[in-house]
Amino acid sequence: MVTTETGSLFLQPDRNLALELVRATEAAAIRAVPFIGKGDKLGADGAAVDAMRKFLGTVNFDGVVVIGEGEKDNAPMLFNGEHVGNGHGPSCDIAVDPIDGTSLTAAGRQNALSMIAVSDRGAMLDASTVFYMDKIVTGAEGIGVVDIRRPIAENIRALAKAKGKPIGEIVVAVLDRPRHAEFIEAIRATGAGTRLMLDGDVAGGINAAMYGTRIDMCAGIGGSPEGIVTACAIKALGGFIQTTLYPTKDEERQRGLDAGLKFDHVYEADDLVRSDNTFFVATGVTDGGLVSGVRRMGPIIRTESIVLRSRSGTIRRVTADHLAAKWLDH
Ligand code: VTB
Repeated sequence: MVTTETGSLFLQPDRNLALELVRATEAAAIRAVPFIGKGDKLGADGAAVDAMRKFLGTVNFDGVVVIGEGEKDNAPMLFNGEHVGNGHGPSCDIAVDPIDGTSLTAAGRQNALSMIAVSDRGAMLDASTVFYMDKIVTGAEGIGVVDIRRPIAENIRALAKAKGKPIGEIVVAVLDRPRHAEFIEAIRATGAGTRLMLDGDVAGGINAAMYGTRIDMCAGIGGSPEGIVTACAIKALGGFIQTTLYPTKDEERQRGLDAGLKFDHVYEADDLVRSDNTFFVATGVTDGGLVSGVRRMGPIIRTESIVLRSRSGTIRRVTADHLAAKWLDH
């Protein structure tokens, strides 16, 4: 290992990996564009998956897909256990979501993202046997203050106090699902507001943990893969996340138990990703609060991405202009 006075240059995963990964989310987002608003969810996902797989193949790392989106929705996917990357370089776990928000993309709605999270090999919790998690995500102010075991009203009050904000100004992002009807009522009963999301609770979680956004908390039941991906991002943002597994069927619970998962356990950030070396990259497919979607500007295709790296605690915004002509034939 090569080191400098400031420490190791080639820690695993390597810092340059983040910028390599962003090429893959950019590619997936660009390839999804012809499907935006065309009503073809699987077509959009398939195009994004293919592009992501192809670009990841050129990246200098030895990645294993620990958690891939798609199983719950029977979507095309990068399979769990699939090796990605060129097989050289750092050994990593990778969680992929070539499009988080395939329905949003197909409908032509906002907030669809292409995303990848990476950590050291063996660090990510394999929660693939259980499709849903109950989650609560906030910024650093929630650490030691918010607890998923407590009623949402208490958590909102505690967070408002920690943030020095009136409760009436607290905004909680929640997936707009029938299962959340009572939960949403309980949030509003405190005086806080909701930001109802059609999909995309990863972006909701990131917005909750980032400074300078309108969202203070993201809470409720969403996908397990999205929980792991969110945890990778939260580690870089210095925020707070807790989750509990939420099986919907007895068989699912049994499969989870067989896989060593615990149902009476609160999974904290360090349980979800057992490493402080995580990367999270996301590129906008359609416009959203985090990043803008892919835009065609004459001969140029413009993409916007964010790149988070936990070891350095950096949030980078990457805008890239791609010559459209280069994208016609590969
Ligand atoms: C959420 C959402 C995702 O899955 O995690 C959701 O953020 C949870 O499942 O974009 P349901 O849709 O069944 O509620 C997604 O919608 C992706 O499938």
